[in-house]
Amino acid sequence: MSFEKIPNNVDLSGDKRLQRALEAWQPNFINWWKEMGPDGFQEKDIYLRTAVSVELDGWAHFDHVRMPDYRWGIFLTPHDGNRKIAFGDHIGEPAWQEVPGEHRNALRRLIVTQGDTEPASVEQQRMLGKVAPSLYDLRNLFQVNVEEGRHLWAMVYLLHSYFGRDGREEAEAMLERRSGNPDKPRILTTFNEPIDDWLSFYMFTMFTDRDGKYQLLSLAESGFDPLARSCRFMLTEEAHHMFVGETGVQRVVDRTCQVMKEQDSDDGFKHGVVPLALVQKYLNFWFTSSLDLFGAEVSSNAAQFFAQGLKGRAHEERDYTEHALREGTYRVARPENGKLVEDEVAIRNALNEVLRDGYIEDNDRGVRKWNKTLEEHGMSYRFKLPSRRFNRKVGVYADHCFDPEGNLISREQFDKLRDQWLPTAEERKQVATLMQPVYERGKIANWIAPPPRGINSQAVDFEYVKM
Ligand code: BYC
Ligand code: FE
Ligand code: FE
Repeated sequence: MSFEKIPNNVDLSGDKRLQRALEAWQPNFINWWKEMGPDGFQEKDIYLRTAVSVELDGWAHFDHVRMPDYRWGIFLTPHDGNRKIAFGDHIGEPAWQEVPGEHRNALRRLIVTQGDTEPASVEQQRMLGKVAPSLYDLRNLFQVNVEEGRHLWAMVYLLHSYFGRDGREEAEAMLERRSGNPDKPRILTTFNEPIDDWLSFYMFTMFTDRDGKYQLLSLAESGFDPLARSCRFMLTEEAHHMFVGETGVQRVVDRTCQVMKEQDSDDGFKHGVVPLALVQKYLNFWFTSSLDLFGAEVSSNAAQFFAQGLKGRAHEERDYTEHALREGTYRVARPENGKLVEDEVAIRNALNEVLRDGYIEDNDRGVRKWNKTLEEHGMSYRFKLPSRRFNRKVGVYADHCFDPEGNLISREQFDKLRDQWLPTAEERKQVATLMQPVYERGKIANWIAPPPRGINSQAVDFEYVKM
């Protein structure tokens, strides 16, 4: 298997047409990677984890490789021949191995939206290598980048394999849109935001990759079996991305506390670290932007995706007993005449909100760990997730203003207080000024604490990137 041009567990060599189509897409992908992937470092040997098969010992193979030689493969969690659709109007019918004609457009749209985020994130992060705080972090950045590249492959495989000519066109378009480009932007808002500094990178991998986790969990339930199996395998890689974010922010907080105590000061920037209040502002920005990625609170799209068996809830089969959801309601607060009123919404129409609930809870666990670090340093400061209504650009709260506690406020009040809640351009610049590259083995930038341990049982001062 591993000698093939495109490593895979889908018997690609048994389908010559598909194999040729993907082998024709491959050089375009590599060109995109060289143009829009990490700036610099393409000739360096990086200690990367590569999936070479889906078996337990196969999906985490570690070695030094050059990024353009990384073996982006196509891996689906193995087939369960008896899988049934587990929710919606088709409950109990066999899962689809081909795309049902009536669901073709909806499925294509879901796969394209999912696929588009993967290269987008690589584009957003392409300059970060230039200012990496350590070789350990540099390696983690590139690990995340190559895996997002593989996630693109996973979706492109589905498009090529199941959507004919339209699918091939969509696969081309994945390499043509560009994050942040006003003429051909990436599809979802957060994926057009710049990520210019490592605090943003950690916040993104904490909050935005976690949207990835929840969307993948719900697509992993899909009645379209190849999509479900693709997403299941992608989820095994996603955990590391969120680890990078959660522990990255924790190390920033750790270092700031340490320096504040040594200096007996709370002027972080003066001593070369990020002030805690600014960490909170970054959190506010990336968390709320990522909340938008779940879509509108009340969504007929979500209802249809569920009814048709295309997109379930996270852990649909594991965590729920009632899977049809023909009855039942969900309460959604909505602003009206200057106050919040609650609507009873048919549960199927509120499924974006249900998924968002789980996501918020999951983030809260991470934030509590950051607070534990503060506590261990004897600090009284605490981080807090803002209300789901704060700073939203999508959904029922988008055209109204709220404070971080979720109280409705006027636009004037919001504009006046905005700079207390969200990073200013000046503050972003100050954070960027802290980011001076450190490429010496075992050394670390001043603004962040070293990791407690290395990758794959290697030492912290291991040569993660051969400079
Ligand atoms: N930006 O009915 P609604 C990841 C649009 S992250 C711009 O709620 P729907 C990763 C929407 O298209 C996971 N537009 O929409 C992370 C709709 O437009 P139309 C990515 C937005 O479709 C880090 C309208 O607003 N995966 O993997 O139910 C690194 C009404 O909204 C946005 C997926 O997203 C937005 N944020 O819900 C790397 C899974 N939100 O039809 C990778 C696939 C909404 O009125 N996608 N709109 O023109 C979906 O399941 C759904 O498309 C969404 C949106 C949940 C995103
Ligand atoms: Fe991904
Ligand atoms: Fe990810």
